[in-house]
Amino acid sequence: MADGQPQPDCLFCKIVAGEIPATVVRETDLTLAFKDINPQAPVHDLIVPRAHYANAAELAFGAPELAAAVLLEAREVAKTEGIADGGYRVVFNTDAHAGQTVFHVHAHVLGGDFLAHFGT
Ligand code: DGP
Repeated sequence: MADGQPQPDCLFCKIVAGEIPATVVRETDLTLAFKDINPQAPVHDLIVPRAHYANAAELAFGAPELAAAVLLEAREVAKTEGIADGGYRVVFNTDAHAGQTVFHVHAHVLGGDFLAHFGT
């Protein structure tokens, strides 16, 4: 069962560790928020827990308080990006059929325009 330990081949564990660069938007003791490398909206950030959980289901089951911290951080990221008032989207792609490609849970925070025409 997942226990939050860093995984040696995980891209987002490496970003959390500072081994791969990212444009950081906000950080807390528990989470890191950074710009998505392939933005699908005018604002497109990712929020990851520093601890490694593969997807939203594993996070919610293994560390529910950390899942809440990620959700709370979505509001703070939206405020930092200036999109909290207009509205924004929070997405957790969960496993392969949803299009998850990086198996370290991450919340996509998208906004800055009307989003009906964006795909993520
Ligand atoms: P998902 O499909 O939900 O697993 O989203 C993974 C996202 O991660 C995707 O939108 C692109 C982003 N991404 C992939 N590699 C990197 C990277 O090296 N740096 C950053 N900042 N984002 C990345």
